[in-house]
Amino acid sequence: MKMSFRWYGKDDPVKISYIRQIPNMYSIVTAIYDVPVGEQWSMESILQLKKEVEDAGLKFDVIESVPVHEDIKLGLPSRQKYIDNYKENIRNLAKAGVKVICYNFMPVFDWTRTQLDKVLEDGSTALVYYKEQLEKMDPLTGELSLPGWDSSYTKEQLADIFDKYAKVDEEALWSNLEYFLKEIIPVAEECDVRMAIHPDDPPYPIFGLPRIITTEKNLDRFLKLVDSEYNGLTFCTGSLGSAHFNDIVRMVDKYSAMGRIHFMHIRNVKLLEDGSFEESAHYSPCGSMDIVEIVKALHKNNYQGYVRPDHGRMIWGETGKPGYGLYDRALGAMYLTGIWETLEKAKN
Ligand SMILES: [Mn+2]
Repeated sequence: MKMSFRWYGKDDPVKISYIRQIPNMYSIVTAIYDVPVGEQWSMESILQLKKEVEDAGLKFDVIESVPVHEDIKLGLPSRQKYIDNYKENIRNLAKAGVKVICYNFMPVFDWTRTQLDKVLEDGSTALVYYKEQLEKMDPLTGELSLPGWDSSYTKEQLADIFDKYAKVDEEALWSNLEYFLKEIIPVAEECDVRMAIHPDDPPYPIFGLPRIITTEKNLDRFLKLVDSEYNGLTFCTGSLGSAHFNDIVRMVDKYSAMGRIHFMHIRNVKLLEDGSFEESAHYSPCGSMDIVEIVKALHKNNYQGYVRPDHGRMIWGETGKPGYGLYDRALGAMYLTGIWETLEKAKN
């Protein structure tokens, strides 16, 4: 298990020099943020980012994410140029030594929450998703103020894109994903870069848009689309665990035994009865995930891939990017490291 930490580059309020001070920290997880989705990242900007990471004494091994252009998900004729750009990004990142690329295939909306600063009992704040609140939101009224939604679409553009998705049901989305994988996985194999899809968060359709990277059955189907080690998973315990139907420990065990997990996002969520959820501290009793059993499954299967503590709460008065403060994620990293060390010692 290689410990890593997400860092948003120079504009991140969390300094990379602070991340280095977390014991057992190995690699940074980052991306180029100032290039529009679908375009190529220049070699110069990749090498500049690599230098910043390595100057801080950390590895530049994992990219999260290289985003997939909407035309690829929609299967439009214009997708080919974006797929060609994607391949070029894989090649250039490989030249810079990158080992794993995380991406997702969620239509229009990335991760979705209804509030980013819900005050928990202990006074910390966390990201939450309350079904009741979500049901009241309508992206097409133009008044969508979805937390985490970057609102880069105008009302008209959003209506247009929803219109295009009206013709894309789950099966069409599967077929567009398969087309994309059959194009890019051979390049990933050539370059020795492991592709790792991030599951949909939450793992079911929202706003009438299809979502397919959601359940064990669908992950099985995904891995068979291109049956290569290079076609793998970012297993996010919080995303897949935000629904009652996923048995997370069993799935981590199964896919890590198959060698198809290349990147783990480990975080806890407290699932509520109606399917709503609140993000919680990593420590198992704080939420619905059994983090010890998750790490045990990885350890049993001799997991060599990357792990990062995923979203944390805001604690100790910290302000910054919701979910991505330093303190609670650092606590999470140490908790995971402690479990791993205990398991290692118990072997001998
Ligand atoms: Mn995640």
